[in-house]
Parts: sequence; structure tokens; C-alpha cells
Amino acid sequence: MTGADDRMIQGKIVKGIAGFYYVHVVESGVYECKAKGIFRKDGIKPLVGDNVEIEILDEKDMEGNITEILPRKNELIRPAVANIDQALVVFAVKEPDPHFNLLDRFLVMMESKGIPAVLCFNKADDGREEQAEELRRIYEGCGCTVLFTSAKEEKNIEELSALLKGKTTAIAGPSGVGKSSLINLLQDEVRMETGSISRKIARGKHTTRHAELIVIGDDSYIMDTPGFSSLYVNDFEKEELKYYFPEFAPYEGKCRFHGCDHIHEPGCAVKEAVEEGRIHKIRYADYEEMYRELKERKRY
Ligand SMILES: Nc1nc2c(ncn2[C@@H]2O[C@H](COP(=O)(O)OP(=O)(O)O)[C@@H](O)[C@H]2O)c(=O)[nH]1
Ligand SMILES: [Mg+2]
Ligand SMILES: [Zn+2]
Repeated sequence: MTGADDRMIQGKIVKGIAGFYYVHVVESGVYECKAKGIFRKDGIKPLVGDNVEIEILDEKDMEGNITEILPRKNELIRPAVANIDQALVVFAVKEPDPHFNLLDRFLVMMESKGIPAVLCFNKADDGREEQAEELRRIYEGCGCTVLFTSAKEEKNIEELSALLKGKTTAIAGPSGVGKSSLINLLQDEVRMETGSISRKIARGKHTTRHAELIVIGDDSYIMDTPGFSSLYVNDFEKEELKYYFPEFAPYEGKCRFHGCDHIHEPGCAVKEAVEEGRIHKIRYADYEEMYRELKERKRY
């Protein structure tokens, strides 16, 4: 088979439907591919997010066949997706007011899985500076980048785009906070830069029922999925929880009792910091609630 090698190219699976995989190749677009023989050969099923090698079968119709799945950096089960670099956690400054407990669960989940998070408060429209400032205070020690955007007024969209550049990002957050609006704006930036969108992707209208990566730049992808919307913190021990609150770190080892869980132990440096306003009381209250949940779980 002469010339077969130069028909092999690399891309990323952005969508999988009914036995077809849609593979995005930088500068070329999206190829509709089968994965003939891959399962038999490697014993694994391709996932959205997989970096793959494809053999082009028809350049004009953009059809190909996946011949190799490249090693995975990580793999999430729900939603089923591979190679997530970071999470973008989106809440609104108001309308709806942020649900702090849910927000903190997202952050804890990402921390516990070692996935870096960017926290984005959308709907930071003109006139909402005070609410935004309060949120900045609550989350200043949370260990992730905090960004304020307004999809409506197109504020800080370039900054957001810069944080997502070259990465595969899972977007998480409750409905109504503006996730789809932000994604649309990010896609507009791609359209303006490249003057085109991938035709195979453009065909269907977006549904968020399946894991699907949306191309927002040459090597930048974002995944919108409701699979992240309800969360139980349950796959670690209660003693571990404190390590997922980065603002507690400066006080670790300073409590009277070794192995203090910062709940009701006397002489607790974390509780003292909460009382003095060095750790925000909202973050601590959510810590307490999650801790109790993890403790209750033990009884069953
Ligand atoms: N005031 C304001 N409204 C916004 C903003 N972004 C989105 N919205 C509105 O909020 C509603 C929900 O937006 P949508 O993008 O569908 O949210 P999703 O459910 O998180 O995907 C829509 O009516 C949007 O027009 C914003 O920055 N400011
Ligand atoms: Mg949406
Ligand atoms: Zn303590």
C-alpha cells in the first residue's frame, strides 16, 4: 500500500453518534469516521476527547477510519469523556443568585480529581459591581482563577477565550447562568478568526444530551453537558475533605490537635480564621455540611 502513511493524520474525537465518530483535525475540519477493528485490536472503545490517528478514505466527503487511539491523560465516567484539561465552573452574579453549596461541591469534585478549575461568574453586567466584589471576596482563597463575564454586554470574553486556548475544557454549572450564551460568543471568535466553521459539525443543532466537544479554536475545545449538574461528594473519606479547600492550607498543622478536622475540636486554627474573617464563613459552612454528609454516609 504505497502512500498510505501520508494519508494518516491526527485529530480529536468531538462527537460519537450511532457508530460514527466525528474527528476534528486542526486546519482541515471534521471527518466522519468509523472505528473498524479498533476494539478488536486494542480492546477499548473510542471516547469523545480521544486523540486518534485516522486514515482518510475520502478527502472530498471528509470520511475516514480511526486506526489508533493515542494514550489517555484521564477519563471521566459521567459524562464519558477523555483528556479533559480543566473545568470551567459557571455561575451567575445574580439571576439566579449563586447556589454556594453546589458551587463548592463542583470545586471540591475538581480538586479531588486533580482537574484545575476556572471559576466564571457570568451576568456581571454594568451596575452589578457590588455583588461581583462580594463574590470575589468569598472566592479569593479558593485556589482557582476567578473571572467575571457578561455574555449580554460581551465583557471579558477575550479574557475567557485566552484561559481556554489550547485546552479541552468541560463546562459545568446550573442551567440559566449563561453557559450556552458564552459558548456561542466563544464560537463567534473562532468564526471571525478562521472565517469558517466545520461543515460536518454545523449540520446538526446542538443538543447537550450526549458528550460533545465544541471547537472554539485551533486546538481548543469546550464541552457543555448537563451530566455535571447534580453532584454528590462521595468518593473519598471525610478526613480528606479539608485538603480540597485551599484556603485552609496556611492553617494546617497549627491547630491544637494533630489531625484536626476543623469541626468541633478546641483550639482550631481554621475556625479561628473563620471567626476573624480570614476564611470566608460561606466557604466554611459548606465545608461543614459536606463533612457531615460524608460522616453520615459511614453509618449505612
Ligand atoms: N443579564 C444577563 N443575562 C444573560 C447573560 N448571559 C446570558 N443571559 C441570559 O440568561 C438566560 C440563560 O442563558 P443560557 O445561555 O441559555 O444559560 P445556560 O442554561 O447556562 O446555557 C438567557 O435568557 C440569556 O439571554 C448575561 O451576561 N447577563
Ligand atoms: Mg445551555
Ligand atoms: Zn482545626
